[in-house]
Amino acid sequence: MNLYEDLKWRGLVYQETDETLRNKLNEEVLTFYIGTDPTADSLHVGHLMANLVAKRLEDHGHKPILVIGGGTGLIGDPSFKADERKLLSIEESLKNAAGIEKQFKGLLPTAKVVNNYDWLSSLNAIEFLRDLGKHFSINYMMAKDSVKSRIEKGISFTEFSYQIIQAWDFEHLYDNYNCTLQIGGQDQWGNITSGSELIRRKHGADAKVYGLTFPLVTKSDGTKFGKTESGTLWLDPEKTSPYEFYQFWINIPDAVVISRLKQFTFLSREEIETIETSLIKEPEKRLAQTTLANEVVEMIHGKDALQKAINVSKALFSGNIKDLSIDEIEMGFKNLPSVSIESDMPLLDALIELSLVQSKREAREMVKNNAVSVNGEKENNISFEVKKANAFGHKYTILRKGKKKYGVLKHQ
Ligand code: 383
Repeated sequence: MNLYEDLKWRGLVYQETDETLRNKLNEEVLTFYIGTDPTADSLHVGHLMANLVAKRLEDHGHKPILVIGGGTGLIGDPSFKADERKLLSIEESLKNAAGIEKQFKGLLPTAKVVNNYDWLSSLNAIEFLRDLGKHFSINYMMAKDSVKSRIEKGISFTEFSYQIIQAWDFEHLYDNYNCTLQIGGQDQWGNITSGSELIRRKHGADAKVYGLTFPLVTKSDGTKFGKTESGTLWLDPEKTSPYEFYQFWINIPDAVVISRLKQFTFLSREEIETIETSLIKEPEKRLAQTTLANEVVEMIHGKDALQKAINVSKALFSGNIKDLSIDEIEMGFKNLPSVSIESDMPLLDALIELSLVQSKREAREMVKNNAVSVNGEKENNISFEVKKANAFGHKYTILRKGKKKYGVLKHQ
């Protein structure tokens, strides 16, 4: 399979400006770019897929430029956004840019990383209107989905103009680095084609540049992929722990797990087809999900964090948490109900504090009936006292009611 066929097989081709791109991708060395606006201080799984497409092109020999939209982020891309965005402050934009730059370097260590604030911030109003604005007709700009879909609700001149700014980036990178391809998710099609249009108008038909988009990943129920009950799935381990990240991948439904293996891993077609056979013949083994979770968690957080995430998952499932390290406890119990306590307290009261039971009577019943464990050990003594001295690292006591309900006491 050549590069284009591989991208196609993985479900990573949505739109292309021109079919001649296929041969170029397979046979030539192109400098290409993808941009990300620093709207948060971390990338999330949507960005991950995009940057993995960049990595696939790089692995084939193409030269990536990653643009951090320090300038465009201050304007706000209206693409696929139902409402006007809140303007980012320069301070936020800079702080966020630093966070995502670090993540880019982790994912594509040899890529060139540039920030468009460096050239956009010196563009003046006269140049903007004369040198750029003249190449765009209002009709052309209004026909973009990003604008059309907002006409009813309203769109500011700021967001309306975003496409010109992103177009200028493409031209800037074409002029300075001979960048001839821009890639992005399907939401970026309008901005990408504005760029190739600007380059064609300013440099003539010989200036051949290309655009390629991949489909946005959606869930079958229409909700956004990469959103869990606790919110967006971030790549920053401080925002989404490796354990939560692991849980997300291990719980991908059978119906889509093969697509996710194609999009998010570098396993070969043969390897993925073998996994697919296993999914059909022996789905209970969950080979597809475990492979996916192992591959993606290791890629983002490394081998150690993956091992910890596996340990925590196993321990929480079996209830056998005695041997977890303090790091693992912190990773696994971060999002569980917790209360801080100042002194040792009776187990029955602790169960109430954590809302694991409704009343003292219920607490007593549960303990007597062997339904409660403290730090992984069954406890049926109703006079049992929860003590800081016996806590994990003198910090945490973990209570479990029944099979699945956990709560954490944090000793002060
Ligand atoms: C800025 C300046 C450029 C080229 C692109 C940009 C950013 C672009 C954008 N991209 C999204 C983002 O920043 O808003 N206007 O969150 C996302 N991308 C990639 C991919 C995706 C898009 O970063 O589809 C998902 O991740 O294109 O939504 O000169």
